[in-house]
Amino acid sequence: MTEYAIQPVPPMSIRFDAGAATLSPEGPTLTRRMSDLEGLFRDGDAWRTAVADGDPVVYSVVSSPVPELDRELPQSITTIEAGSTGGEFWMTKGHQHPNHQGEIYLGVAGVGGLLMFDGTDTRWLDMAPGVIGYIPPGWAHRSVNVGDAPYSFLAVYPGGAGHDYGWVLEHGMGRRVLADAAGGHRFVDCRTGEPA
Ligand code: M6P
Ligand code: ZN
Repeated sequence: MTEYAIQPVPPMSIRFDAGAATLSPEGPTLTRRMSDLEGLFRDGDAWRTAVADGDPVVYSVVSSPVPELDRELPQSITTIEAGSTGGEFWMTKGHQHPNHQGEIYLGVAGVGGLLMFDGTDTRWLDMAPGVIGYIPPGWAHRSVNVGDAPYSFLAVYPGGAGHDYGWVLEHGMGRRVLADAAGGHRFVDCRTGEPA
């Protein structure tokens, strides 16, 4: 992978190709495999089996060259592959912004959802191409692919927002998103496992 210096960029145009789910020019890219999602799936045995059985790529994040620096506005496209592990749809790790800054997502391809949790309340937004999902300050956020094709979305966020993954490991996201018998999705409460 090319190393990119974290430095300001001049005014620039960035080509957004919705069909290919790419940004050009491209900055850092990130690939998350199943082994990177330790402790997140309800069914730890199913997670371990998936890691041992090829450790598939669950999602990737391509960014523009705009750096993650305070007052900048970086953008990235995340693509979550279609799949489920132990009946739980593939998802991003999810994170909280330490300084509680907001963020916007725009659905680009496929069908998914935006799960948000503020430590008390849980919200779900259905996401599809053309839908903007707004993440207010203080809401941890995770994206989930509930379809049978890759789900892609564009994110625009404050460069100083940061990513607190420990918050999600500690608090959860309130709900889990499981496959239902009819080919759709259903929610269960993280703590009780009851329908939510
Ligand atoms: C979006 C943005 C990124 C984030 C990515 C993957 O593109 O919110 O900041 O990194 O999704 O999500 P996560 O960091 O939770 O794995
Ligand atoms: Zn974020």
